[in-house]
Amino acid sequence: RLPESNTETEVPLSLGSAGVALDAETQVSQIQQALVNNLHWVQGKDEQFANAHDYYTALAHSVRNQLLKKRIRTAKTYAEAKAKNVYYLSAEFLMGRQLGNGLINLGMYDTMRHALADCGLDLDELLEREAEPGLGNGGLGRLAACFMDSLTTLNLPAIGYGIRYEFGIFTQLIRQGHQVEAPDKWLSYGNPWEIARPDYRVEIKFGGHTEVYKKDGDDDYQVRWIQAQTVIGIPHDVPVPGYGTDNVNLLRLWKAEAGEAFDLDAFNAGDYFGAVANKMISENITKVLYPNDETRQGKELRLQQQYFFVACSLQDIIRLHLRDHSNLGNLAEFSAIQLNDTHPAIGVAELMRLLIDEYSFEWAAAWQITQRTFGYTNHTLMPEALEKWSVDLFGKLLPRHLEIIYEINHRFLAQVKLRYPNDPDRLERLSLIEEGGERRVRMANLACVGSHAINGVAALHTELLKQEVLQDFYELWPDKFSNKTNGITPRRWLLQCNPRLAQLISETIGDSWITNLDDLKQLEAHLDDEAFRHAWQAIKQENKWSLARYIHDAVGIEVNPDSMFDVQIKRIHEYKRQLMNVLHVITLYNRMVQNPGDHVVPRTVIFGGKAAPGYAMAKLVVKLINAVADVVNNDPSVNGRLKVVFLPNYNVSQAQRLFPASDLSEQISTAGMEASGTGNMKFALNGALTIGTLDGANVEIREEVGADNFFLFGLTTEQVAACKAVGHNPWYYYDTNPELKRTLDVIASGLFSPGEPDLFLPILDSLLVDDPYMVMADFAAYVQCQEHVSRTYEDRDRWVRMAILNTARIGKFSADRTIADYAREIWKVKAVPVAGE
Ligand code: Z15
Repeated sequence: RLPESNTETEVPLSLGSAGVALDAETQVSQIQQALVNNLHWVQGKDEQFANAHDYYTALAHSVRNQLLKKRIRTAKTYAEAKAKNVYYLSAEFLMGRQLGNGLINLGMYDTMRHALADCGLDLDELLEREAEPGLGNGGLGRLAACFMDSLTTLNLPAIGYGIRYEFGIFTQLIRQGHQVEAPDKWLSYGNPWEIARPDYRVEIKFGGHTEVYKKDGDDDYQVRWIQAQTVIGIPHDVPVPGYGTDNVNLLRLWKAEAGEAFDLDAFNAGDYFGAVANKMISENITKVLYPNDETRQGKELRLQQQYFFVACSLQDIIRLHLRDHSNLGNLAEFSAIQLNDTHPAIGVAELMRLLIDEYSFEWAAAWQITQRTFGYTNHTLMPEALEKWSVDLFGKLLPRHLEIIYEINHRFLAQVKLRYPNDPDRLERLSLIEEGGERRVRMANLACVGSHAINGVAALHTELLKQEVLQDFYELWPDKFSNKTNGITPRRWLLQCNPRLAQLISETIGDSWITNLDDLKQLEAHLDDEAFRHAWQAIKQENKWSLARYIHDAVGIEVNPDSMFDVQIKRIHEYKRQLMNVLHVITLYNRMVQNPGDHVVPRTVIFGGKAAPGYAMAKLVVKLINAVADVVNNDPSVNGRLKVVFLPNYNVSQAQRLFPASDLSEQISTAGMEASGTGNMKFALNGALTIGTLDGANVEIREEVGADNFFLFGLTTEQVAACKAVGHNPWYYYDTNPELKRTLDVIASGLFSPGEPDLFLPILDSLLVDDPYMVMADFAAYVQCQEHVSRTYEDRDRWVRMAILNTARIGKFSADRTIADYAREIWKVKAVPVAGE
């Protein structure tokens, strides 16, 4: 059914936005020709032996070729324009699968589906063959991926710099209800999306000592760093397409390899095995992603990872700058470097080191360049996530950087002293070094001092940063601070993941929403159109059927697609309060057991999320969810009116199935603890209603969709603080709320832990001893709000109207808007569109 291969390795496909559109038949035959060529010349197989993976790889190479063709033109265009570039430094990029996204962004999706169907291949099945590149933990990494999509779609010259982890976020297995971690071998079938660039390799130093020396013919002293170890960084480039544009940007991920010079010495000394062992130590640096979201671990290897990818990236940025400009004096005019959290904050000291030690700049000039180049985005208010590195460890690994940090601190504190002459406490708080106990380098302080712009990721979060976590910096430099509310890409999170809804929307209001999400507002004009509402509801229903099939295949649970799909998908963390959700489930269960005849609105409560492997309480919550599911799903008196599902291994691919099929979005973090949230936006975009607290971007989502279309409950940030100030007493709620008491008592009774009565004691202790996340305080309001949700769901027409309004009014949360704001207000970069062919 496929044509004969020909000796041209690729036939040009004139598809997508550029070029003269070929007639459909020619397009189909060209796609088929390209596919068979790639099957033969990339995979080395013919139809007789090719399996689905071979076809996937052949297809991936077809798309890759289109992207590279565009990339070549993009590189030329950018070089000629000599425009300012964005360099987005992030330890995580949670990109999700690339093939489907590439096809969509190239405008080839439908043609490809037809061309493949024409020769008996199912595109959806091939898309499932792609390994998920899970190079991130959660929100922060996924935000970086959405940003890359928007940067390219907006034609902004940008490179995302990160780490090519050999093992991404672990695979989560559930065994007897417990989370078990397995390594993520995402590269084992090869990665068609990356191109290694050994010609752009860089050398990175670690350890050793510094010394002062005099340069020839110069009276001034210089410092040099004599390293103990050298590691090589090899860039691996992944092309990043935009929607409806010929621009293609790069994600440049660094892989660590052993340094050759070092090898030679060791090999010459006759220690062959020792030398090989040392190669392994170097290569460890990019071996595995640390699976902690929002908790620092203080491990040496993690600091090595951070310095490694930042140092590689800065050398690369300097190489690119010097290719087009005579010196580094104007670096800040042509480069904006954004620090995604403090993970790359060591870049401040590294750029200073490069400018002073390697390029002979004076301190003041170097400092000005550095400050003007960097911007810093903070993503959390949680003290346990703020990175601090022991001075000992730092000095051992990066002796020159510690000296530079001391010098930055010395000059900075002198400046502070002038401004606040008699305020030693303030000095202590602002210092880059935490004193008392083990001395530690405060990375957030380094990032603040070294950047010209500091931003939070939602309005509330930015206000809290200014009032609390970064208050002293705000008082010092109020103009550095701004808010950039997070956003998501509507390409992956509607067009790609929910094709039925995307099509209905485009049929109704046209397709301009894909790059101008505010246009979704036009849907409001169709609210009273009954046929439209019916079509809307029918699509949600189809999506729920298809998720029900997936759930059945994955965990063997039969769910009722007519029930309300109540979904909480995110990393498992106490502050996100999955526990409060389970307590609600147990409460609903108790009611069914006690009053079997009562009318209930059927629900399917779906959970997904990974617990950090070392986070015992989060893992216990996973076990509790699974244990409750076992009891509830198998109790005949429940009669299918309540089902609980824990979907193992929540990741981007799974998220793409879940958001389109959700009715209710659980955004129930303790107020003041979730910096923004971005899943909340994906739900609303796909027409789910939110039950949520006034936290993170929930506040702004509610403002946009309207208070009537949002289920609000719970204490505000101020109320939480006030409650804690007078002394929060969880027992009070236990004693005065009989349903809550019963729910905790049922857990204590061992109903959910047969043979292990004490299993969940740590959870009960946490709730009743100090309840740091105010689950007890918010529980009654949550349950009451859930009752309101159920009543509303019964009036299905009302629900559908609310859902449509959520989608129609969510335009603000496009990452295109977020990126346009960064570009205009922080980076000062302009679009450089690649001209059509
Ligand atoms: C992470 O995923 C986030 C913050 C962090 O400090 C770390 Cl280490 C990881 C998340 C926030 O929890 C979430 O609220 C926010 O939406 C996301 O970053 C992107 O800004």
